[in-house]
Amino acid sequence: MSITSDTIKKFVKNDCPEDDIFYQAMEEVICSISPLLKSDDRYKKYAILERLVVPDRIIKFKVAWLDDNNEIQVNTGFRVQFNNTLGPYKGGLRFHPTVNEGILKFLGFEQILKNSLTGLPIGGAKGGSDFNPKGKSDFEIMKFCSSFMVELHKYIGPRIDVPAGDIGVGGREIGYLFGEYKKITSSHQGVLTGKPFVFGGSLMRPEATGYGAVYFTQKMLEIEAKEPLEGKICTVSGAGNVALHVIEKLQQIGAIPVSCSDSKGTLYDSRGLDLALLKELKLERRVSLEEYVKTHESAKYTPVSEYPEHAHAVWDIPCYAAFPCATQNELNETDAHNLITNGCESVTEGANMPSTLEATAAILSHKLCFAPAKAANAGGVVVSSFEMSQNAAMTRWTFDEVDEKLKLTMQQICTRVALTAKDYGVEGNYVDGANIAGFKKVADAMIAEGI
Ligand code: NDP
Ligand code: 2IT
Repeated sequence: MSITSDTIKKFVKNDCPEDDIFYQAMEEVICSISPLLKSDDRYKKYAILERLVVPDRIIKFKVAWLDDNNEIQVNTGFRVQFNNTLGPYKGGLRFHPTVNEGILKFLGFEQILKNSLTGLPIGGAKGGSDFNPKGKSDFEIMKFCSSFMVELHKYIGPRIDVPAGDIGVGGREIGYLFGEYKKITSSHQGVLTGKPFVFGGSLMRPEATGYGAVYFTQKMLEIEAKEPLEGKICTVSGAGNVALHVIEKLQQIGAIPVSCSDSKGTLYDSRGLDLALLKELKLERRVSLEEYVKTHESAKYTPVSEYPEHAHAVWDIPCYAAFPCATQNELNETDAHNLITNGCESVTEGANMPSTLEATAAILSHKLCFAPAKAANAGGVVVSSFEMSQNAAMTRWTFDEVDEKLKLTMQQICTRVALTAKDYGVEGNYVDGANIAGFKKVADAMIAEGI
């Protein structure tokens, strides 16, 4: 079956430019699962695809808040409750000026299949706002989060929908959101994950996505009989929660991460990154990566304005393994060819859909190992689900306990993806393996639950 964007648009009966990013996510999935759809006519009979690509509901609301100059600001809030076949809606909140319905539908759709792959009882959702946290004071963040929750609290609950963090939403924001939820409802329950540890967060949730992506890569390289990461040069993009913890785990296992990036530029330190300094710059002081070269003169900082044409500086650095961990479509076809030409053997998507369809095709056709986002970055939602379990049981797990369970779960996801690809005649193609395995579980459950 050849899938064109027109065919996809017919499924959703919509033609809105904001949705292009959502069609991109669907296109990849639909291409992957077409052999499965052909081999089992129940999926057609029960209209699974047509039902899966439409969110259960999209909640859109006004968020009015008072800034530090006592001026009223107005933003838009969203929660896309996409599919709760396997468990309560689950997925992050993104605060970024680019947030719109199309982006949240793409993220929510990916989340359904990601959460399915984890084997845990969680459905798919995503939410957020076009609020820009950059440059806002702590009190402004707090006031925005409070207003956001005044509306959101009506739609969430530990067995209904459990939001967490994503771009622009970390422990601080989840803390303020939780505080407001508690104030409105007088109820101290696990309605959000990624909470600070002192009031119900899980140990290791901040590290989970990054560590999980490295655990996945280790297992994938082992299955594909490639050299392990130890001693190897790795490139990483992004400098947020996911990127910094990928860098941390890579250093712990003896690999050499040499790059990271933010929205303003790329940092390259050929001797290996100084992680303590990066954490100070990005997590504490929240300043540009350019500051790094003030104390590390041999490192190179390339501002976005000096990137090569149609390419991103970070993917031009020779490496054994690349970890895109910033945002969607940050690795294009030119970038993919640069990685291939420079001898890269493995690409792991820490961010959600960081590679364009063309980049993914180029990487797969050159037989690099490729770990797609919905499998490789599942570690965050896996530990979120562990946090839900701990909250429900009113208990606490140790760091090592969580880490061990996370590692095992990432290895299981990787093995399942690899075996599924083999079963469907596309051995080594983890994109198809992840899409087929993720889809099949939700689809079979949808059939069992009736319409
Ligand atoms: P953070 O907000 O902590 O960090 C995001 C990083 O990406 C920052 O360095 C930011 O730079 C950079 N970035 C954001 N937008 C752009 C852009 N348009 N161009 C270039 N750089 C950009 O977010 P996370 O680390 O949590 O999320 C990163 C990715 O990982 C996202 O795709 C997210 O969906 C995905 N993800 C996150 C999970 C989690 O648990 N947090 C779980 C699974 C996936 P700057 O500081 O300059 O804005
Ligand atoms: O994209 C993701 O998986 C996340 N942002 C984490 C979701 C979660 O519920 O922990």
